[in-house]
Parts: sequence; C-alpha cells; structure tokens
Amino acid sequence: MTPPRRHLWIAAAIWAVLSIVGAVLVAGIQIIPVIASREAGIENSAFVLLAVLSVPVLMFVVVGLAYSAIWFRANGDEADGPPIHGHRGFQAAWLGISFALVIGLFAYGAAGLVDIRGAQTADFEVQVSAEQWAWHFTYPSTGATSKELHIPVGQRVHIVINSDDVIHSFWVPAFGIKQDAVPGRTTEIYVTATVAGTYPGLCAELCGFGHTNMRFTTVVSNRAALKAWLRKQKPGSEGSQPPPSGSESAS
Ligand SMILES: [Cu+2]
Repeated sequence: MTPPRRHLWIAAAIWAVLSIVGAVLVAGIQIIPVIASREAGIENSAFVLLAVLSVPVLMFVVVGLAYSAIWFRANGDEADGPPIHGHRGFQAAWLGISFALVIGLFAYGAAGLVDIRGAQTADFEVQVSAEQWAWHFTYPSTGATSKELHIPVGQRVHIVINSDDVIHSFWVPAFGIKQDAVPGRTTEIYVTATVAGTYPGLCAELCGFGHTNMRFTTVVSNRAALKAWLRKQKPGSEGSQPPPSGSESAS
C-alpha cells in the first residue's frame, strides 16, 4: 500500500511536469492570426497570458481526475466515499490562489486597456462614415476622400466614426480594434499600425441585406507614400460622400 502522502506527491509531480510542458507549448502560439498594430500585440499577449495561466488549472482537474480514476478505482462498489469536512488549509489555498489569479489577470487586462485606450492624442486623423452598405473615408488634413482606408505606419491614428443610417461596426481584425458606428453619435478609436501592408476590414454589426459585402481595404504605408497618395486624391472625388461636418442624418 502506498501511503496517502506519497500519492499526493506523485500526483503533484505529474501535475507540475504537465503544467510546465503545457505552459511552454501555449506560450509560443500566436492567438490573433495577423498582428499588424501595437494594439493587436497587446491583446495577443493578454490572450497568451490567459491561456498560459489556464494550463495549470486545467491540469489540476485532469490529473486529479485521471490519477484518482486509475489508483482509487472501486470495483463494483458504487456507494459514495466518506465525506471530507473542513480542511482549512485547502480552503484557504483554493480561495487565495483563485483570488490572486483573478485579481492578477484583471490588473494585467486593465493596464493593457489603458495602454490601448489611454492617450487621446494622434499624429493623423481619418473620418469614417458608414452607410448601408459602404464605407467612406475622409482625410481632414487634405479634404481627400476614398473608399479604401489609408494610414501611415508607426504613427498613432485617430479614427472618428459616424453612421448615416443604422448601427454598423468598424473592424480591422489585424489591428485588433473594433468600434460601433452609431447614427446620431460620433464614436472614435485609436490605432498604431506597426507593419506596412494591406489588410481587410469589414462591418462587424449585422446591418441589413448587404452586410456581408460591407468590406473595405486598409493600406498601411510610410508617411511619404501616404502623402503622395493623398495628393493624388481630389477632395470629395469619391462621390456620394457628404461634407465632413454636420453629416449625421437621422432616418
Ligand atoms: Cu454595416
């Protein structure tokens, strides 16, 4: 007969080994498929931390269950085992560790949120107008308009969002940002793109028959290329775009 303490140590050792191996494996994965902004990087590290910390919790349950099922299997006897009452140390550890995990994750998440949403300053501004079923982008620095979103790499961009009809949602998955476009109200979001390239954007709020096709392309380029592109856009050339101010129309 193995003494009970020995079982505890063996199970704890298996738990520790599986937790470390699992945490190392999970720590290496990128959870957001494409990361092209500072914000998406912060979010990905939060997801990874959450996944890493969940491994020892999962293993605690799995190892406890599997070890008991193998070593303490009762053949044919289906009666309940004797109840265990009031183990103060165990209860304190259970509550203490759970509390520390939750508060620690909350603190990490809150710091990340402040990092993403905190500073309300930007180097570049774009106004976004959503309607059934299209996106329009206006660049206040030149008055240019476009159907694609063009922003500079490595600079904090202020995106100001309005809707002409129903609720839409501005979403660029690679940037890790999503913001509702609400009729009669201006919403905003900030992003710092870190990798030049072209990224898909889409409406993330079911907004009617054409919702599926309410997509746009985001082009991230260096400041010089962006300036050259902006110079080529004639102000208001995009057509159906109303002037940037007073464009909210209630319908
Ligand atoms: Cu929409």
